[in-house]
Amino acid sequence: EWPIGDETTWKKALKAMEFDHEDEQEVANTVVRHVTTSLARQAYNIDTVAAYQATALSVRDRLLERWNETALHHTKKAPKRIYYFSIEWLIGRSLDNAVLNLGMRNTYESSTQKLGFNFEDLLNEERDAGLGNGGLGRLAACYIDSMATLNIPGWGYGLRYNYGIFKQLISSTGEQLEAPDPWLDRENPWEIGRLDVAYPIRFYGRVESVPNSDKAVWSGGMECLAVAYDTPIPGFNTKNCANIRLWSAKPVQGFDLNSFNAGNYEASVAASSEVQNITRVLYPNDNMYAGKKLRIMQQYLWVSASLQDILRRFTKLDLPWTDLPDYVCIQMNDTHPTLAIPELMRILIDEEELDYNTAWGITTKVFAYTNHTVLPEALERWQIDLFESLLPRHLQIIYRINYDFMQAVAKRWPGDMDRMRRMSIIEEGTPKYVRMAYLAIVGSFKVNGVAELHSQLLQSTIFRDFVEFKGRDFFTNVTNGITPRRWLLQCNPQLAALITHTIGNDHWLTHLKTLKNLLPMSENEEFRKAFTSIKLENKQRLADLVESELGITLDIDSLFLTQIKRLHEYKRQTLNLFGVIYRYLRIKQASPEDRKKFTKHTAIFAGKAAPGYYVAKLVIRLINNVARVVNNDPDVGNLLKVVFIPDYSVSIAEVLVPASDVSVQISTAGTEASGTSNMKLALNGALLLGTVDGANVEIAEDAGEDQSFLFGHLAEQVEGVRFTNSYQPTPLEQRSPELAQVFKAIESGTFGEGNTYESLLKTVYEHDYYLVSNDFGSYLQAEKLMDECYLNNRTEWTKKSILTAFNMGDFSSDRSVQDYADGIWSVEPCEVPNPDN
Ligand code: NBG
Repeated sequence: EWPIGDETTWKKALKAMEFDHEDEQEVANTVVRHVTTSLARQAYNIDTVAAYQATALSVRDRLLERWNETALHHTKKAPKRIYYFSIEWLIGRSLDNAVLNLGMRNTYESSTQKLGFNFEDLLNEERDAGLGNGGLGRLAACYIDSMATLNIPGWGYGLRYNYGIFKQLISSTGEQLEAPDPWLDRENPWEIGRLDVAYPIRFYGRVESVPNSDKAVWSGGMECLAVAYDTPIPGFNTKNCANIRLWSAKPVQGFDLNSFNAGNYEASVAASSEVQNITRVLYPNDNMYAGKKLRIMQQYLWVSASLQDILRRFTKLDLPWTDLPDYVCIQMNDTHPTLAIPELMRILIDEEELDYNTAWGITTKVFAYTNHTVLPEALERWQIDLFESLLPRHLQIIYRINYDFMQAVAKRWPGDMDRMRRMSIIEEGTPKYVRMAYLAIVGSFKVNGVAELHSQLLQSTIFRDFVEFKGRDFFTNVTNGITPRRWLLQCNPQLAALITHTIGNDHWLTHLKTLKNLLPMSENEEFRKAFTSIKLENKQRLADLVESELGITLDIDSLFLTQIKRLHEYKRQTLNLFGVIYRYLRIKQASPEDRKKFTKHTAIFAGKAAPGYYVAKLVIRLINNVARVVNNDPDVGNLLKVVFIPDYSVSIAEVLVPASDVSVQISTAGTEASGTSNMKLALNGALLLGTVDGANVEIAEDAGEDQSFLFGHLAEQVEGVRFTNSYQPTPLEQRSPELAQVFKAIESGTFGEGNTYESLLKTVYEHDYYLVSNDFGSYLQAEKLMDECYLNNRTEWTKKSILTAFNMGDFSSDRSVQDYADGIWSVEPCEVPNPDN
């Protein structure tokens, strides 16, 4: 029982602290000050929500000091800057991360405790900033943390959605329901609205060319404003503070005065809300392009405002435009910001009056493009007529870019019309499309994939023609990474403390490769004991959450197998689930004596399905219904539990990741560009059960072959198997007798009305595009090896877990960002001087 809101506690605490630590006193004072001034409440009369807010505001004060110092220092030094353009920023919560990066976690904890609050409770009051769908958005958040930490002068640019990723509810029938996420309904203490930083944005309108010049005049249409909101991102153990600048759409002052004057007040206000719709909501698709008009409006507003902001900063230096690439580098996180290429051209030609070729020379030295997928359904292509009506001038510029590009192709390969058709930025046909990935390649100086295998596949498949045209060096790889501050220090404080204690300092948090020095500890019994008990505590914490939220009791001695990611056919949650069902059937068939030979499993799933993705939603429904049956079957007991944790988010990941024994990463080979939950789980000691795909390859290589359980067809085999599945199909019984049993159980109604899942099962019965049936046998075998190790040799298991964790040094986002800085951006650190050092 905490004496929350108790007047005497507050007064006593404040008085007592006069004799205590100076920082602690200072923190308490600022918290109290914010309660009375910012929140306008009596200091002792507040609940945990208000206490969280006041605490956050006190942290924000400190961040803003650093933010200002960084801005000042960078203005003075005028270094080359890197701008990371990402349409998604999946930040999660900020309070814990901020106090950790500031090195003030303990001070804040003890100070707020003296005020009568449990710091954990305050942390739990924060809503996630869920401005992203999955890996791509979370990657951006990890990278900005690393840029700040490495003192790289970098800013992120994105959109301030009023509604982030939807809240996932599970109905009584086990189905996903979506509710809005009004994350800004409570004041957001982490943002600074900059109503004075606003830029005009135009849509529609007409274009008139200017005779004897490359210039054109774009006018009319609809104008609105993009207003800036900043989120400061503190580096770890440095005074540098990065910034994420998010844009919000706003009607221009006196919007549609004509309607006002005509007395049509309502119509005019309605039109202004149409503008506000632009940044209303995050598109909830992961790895899936939808082609919606509002989305292209989001993209344009975002890149136009960001470029205007960047160019304004550059013009203050009073340098010629040709120097721009020495001061500005823009990293495009996927093709979403590709409109920035024609937009920079438009600004340089139409507004700054440069000639076309000079503008092109500058533009192509500024941009670099990261590809995050080879899946065809995720590649952006905009319909020409939609594009033309919204952005007529940009389409002209793209036609010109493509014309010059096609000339160059024709010169290299005269008469090769097929090649020209394949490589054209404009896809011919009815309708015609703009291929954004090709525009991104043609307008960039470097293109990279996000894991070794993915970067190889890019070059041998979807971008093959471009490799021939641009040369091998134009394409490169930067394997993804995760920030060890959030994904170890913050989410697994006990393990972090054990590491720091064993090494004697916390240098490893910024030099993750040095964890290698701890590898010999896997042979140290004392250390293994400590490591194991931390894992058990983390499992217990998760078990408590599952018990209280879902009423399912977990056995923490069982193997916790975790698959946490968006629901997608290519990620194959189905393979995992069918494996669970197969295990259930085997347990049911086994004699009581034989049941003792099973390794106890807890299968943990979490993730959202795109609201319009029918098959993915069916998978969620089946998981929940399997869970209902299995968890309540007395024959099964603790041998098998199935849990679907609703509303997966960054903060839920922070509980799941340190509590997992096995990381389930089982995408069809060649489909998952990298994956990043695989890195988070491995860093926290989970063994990899995975396919030879994405970053799994590099993780298994670094962890050591013995530590991982790999299975399944290889990327180069997939196409052949697919062909056979489609054109020389064999019955499921032949492809996998085990899976056929599983399907029979589903169809016969074991998990509720059998025909509910017909269309899901059909995807496997028929083409089985993702090779679920073809990989099922080898999946079961890999599980078997894993089970034997856990059941028979727990010491061996712990050793593998330790070796996995301490071999993950290469997967720090610090390494990734350093790779970008050296290999692509050519930017140097610019550290804010710290008088304390
Ligand atoms: C995703 C990939 C993941 C990868 C993240 C971050 C898209 C388009 N791609 O495998 O599916 O880890 O990007 O690179 O969201």
